[in-house]
Amino acid sequence: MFIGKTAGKSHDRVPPNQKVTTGFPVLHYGDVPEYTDLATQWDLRIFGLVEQEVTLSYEQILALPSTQVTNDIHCVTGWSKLDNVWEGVAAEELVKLVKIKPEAKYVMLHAEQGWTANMPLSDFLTPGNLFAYKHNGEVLAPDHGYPLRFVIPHLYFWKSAKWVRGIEFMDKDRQGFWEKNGYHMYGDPWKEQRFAWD
Ligand SMILES: Nc1nc2c(c(=O)[nH]1)N[C@H]1C(S)=C(S)[C@@H](COP(=O)(O)O)O[C@H]1N2
Ligand SMILES: [Mo]
Repeated sequence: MFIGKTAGKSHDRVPPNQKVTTGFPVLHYGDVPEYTDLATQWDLRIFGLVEQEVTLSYEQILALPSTQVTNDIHCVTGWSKLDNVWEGVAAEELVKLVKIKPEAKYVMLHAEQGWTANMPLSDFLTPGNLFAYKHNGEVLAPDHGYPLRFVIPHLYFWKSAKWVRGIEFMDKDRQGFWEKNGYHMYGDPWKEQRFAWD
């Protein structure tokens, strides 16, 4: 499955004021987490406005139905990387494990060290979004979010939380880490919603 603006020429696929890179830049705030034993140091909690919250181990995540998605990513600092192949669990698949309450309208992703990213529930559930454990056929590198990162290609890449540890369902929108620091609440790269005032 290809998820993106079009599968056509690259200029149709690159949002305004973005430059295509063939490398894979590393961008984040804080330190790269180090894990020696995922079974004791890592889990993923799905909580908030759900009938019953669940906490999953890495092994349980690997046992869920997997999906492979090819997409383009667009970082707010101006680089885009085309044709990324991700493998992991679709957001839609993961939420089958909890019953989302009808009043839930927004999602907050929680990553290691308190880092967060917010988005509307309908965007979170867009087909093609996934919790990835592999990129281009390789297990995620620590720098790129090992063991698990979210990937939401239709928003700027800062919404694609690395080292994700929690998914929270909320009735009202709240600012995540970059949103508190002046970035846009939504972050559509095609509308150049970079900063809060855009
Ligand atoms: N946990 C966490 N996830 C994060 C970030 C971060 O600082 N912490 N930065 C975001 C930003 S701004 C970008 S552009 C991408 C970069 O992902 P990459 O380093 O794999 O290219 O991760 C996003 N996810
Ligand atoms: Mo970014």
